Amino acid sequence: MGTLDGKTALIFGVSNDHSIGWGISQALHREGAKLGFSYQAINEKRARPLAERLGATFIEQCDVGSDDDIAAIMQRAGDHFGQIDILVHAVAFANREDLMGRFVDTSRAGFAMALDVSCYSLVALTQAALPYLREDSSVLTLTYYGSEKVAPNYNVMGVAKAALESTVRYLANDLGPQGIRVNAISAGPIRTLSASAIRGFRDYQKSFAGIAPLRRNVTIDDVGNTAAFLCGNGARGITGEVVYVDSGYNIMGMVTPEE
Ligand code: 0WE
Repeated sequence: MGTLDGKTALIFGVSNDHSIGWGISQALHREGAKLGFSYQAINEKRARPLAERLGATFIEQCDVGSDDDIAAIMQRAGDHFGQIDILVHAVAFANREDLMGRFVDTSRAGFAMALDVSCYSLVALTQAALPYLREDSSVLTLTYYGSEKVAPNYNVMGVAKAALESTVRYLANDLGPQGIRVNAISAGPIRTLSASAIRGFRDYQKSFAGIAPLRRNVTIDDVGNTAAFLCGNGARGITGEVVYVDSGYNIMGMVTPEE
């Protein structure tokens, strides 16, 4: 049977069938996990049918910027499932104007928005889920290489992802003694709903695939399969880690000139 049989997963961040959260959901479902979904109000029409496709019985709206929403959904998820074994955070947002031009022009409000929604939300969700997370449970989030090295226009999101990766380590240290693991997947660029809002994303993916050792872009299934591994007992010894699902892009220091 599946490697996640008997486990329950609560997933934040499925907007549509291009979402990385959706790739993760499918892999967790395939491995036997029981799924619950939380979607942003605006995505209800697309998210709900997807959740139902995987037999989810818990599908609720939550604004991760609201402590009240988070408290309410965790209470309800806890009542529904009894326990949560897997918490997936596939959420990020920065104002569009902060993902173009110069980082130095970022406003205080734009900075706070990006860090709040893209980083603090992991703390808030983990904090609220804690009463329901048992030993051998796992928290997973998504990051991007723009946290470590400058990616043109990624700007305030790069700073938010740097904070998120650090957050993963601090949460891992806090929760490790309780047998709760906290990890991140650093995915290569994938054409999701948010990525499609970025001009030049196609060229971005093309240059990525030209440089990466595997010479291809990654898919939401690639990320989903690694997510299923990290959330399963096969990864019992891994916590506080950033695992790259990026065709090897991050190991490169110089580009091989094309023949
Ligand atoms: O983390 C991301 C996406 C983050 C994101 C994207 C948007 C676009 C629309 C967060 N907030 C918004 N807000 C919007 O209004 N990625 C790794 C994908 C991504 O985003 C980029 C990239 C890549 C790659 C933005 C600029 C440059 C490269």
